Amino acid sequence: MIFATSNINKFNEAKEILKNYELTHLQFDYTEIRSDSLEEIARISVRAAYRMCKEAVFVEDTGLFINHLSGFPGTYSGWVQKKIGNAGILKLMEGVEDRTATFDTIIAYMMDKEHVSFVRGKCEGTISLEPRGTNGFDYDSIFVPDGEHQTFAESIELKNKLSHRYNALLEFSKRIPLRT
Ligand code: ITT
Repeated sequence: MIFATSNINKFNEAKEILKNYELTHLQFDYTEIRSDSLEEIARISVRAAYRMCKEAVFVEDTGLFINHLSGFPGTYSGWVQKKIGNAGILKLMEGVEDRTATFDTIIAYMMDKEHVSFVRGKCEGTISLEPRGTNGFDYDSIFVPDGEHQTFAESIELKNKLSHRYNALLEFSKRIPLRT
């Protein structure tokens, strides 16, 4: 099965989570559409990926949705990370009590050239008061999953056991028995 993504961090995590499966990386440098729907973005992306590789393929679209900011950065998480980074997010969250946030992931996959299917994975948590940890990538150093004290960036083992990506990939591997 091919995982088409421009983000090597995402691929490496998927490899780690689906340890026993054969996963191939397609370097997919593709300009995503802009939309408020992760599903819509993933649907268009996976069609483009299938056209490129012409075999079973999946893409994954993720966003960080911060409740106090009405879901910002959401589907614009990549762009916002580049523009204002975690420092900018923490500034927007200065003095804010409700720090709850959700990482939401949609996997879109195509096993043939017609049909697109989806699975979803979520992880609820809070935005930390300051960045902590050096593992992981992008928002990981400011996201603390519910029930834990460490950010994802402080414990990648923790992240890979309960993250949005883990939840989505687990569901995916139940639906599609990937070749070992
Ligand atoms: P592809 O679409 O090519 O797969 P991308 O980096 O654009 O790569 P997404 O659109 O899914 O990936 O994600 C948007 C951004 O959300 C991403 O660039 C990161 O800044 C952030 N992000 C996604 N997953 C994350 C994670 O597990 N931890 C921290 N930040 C994450």
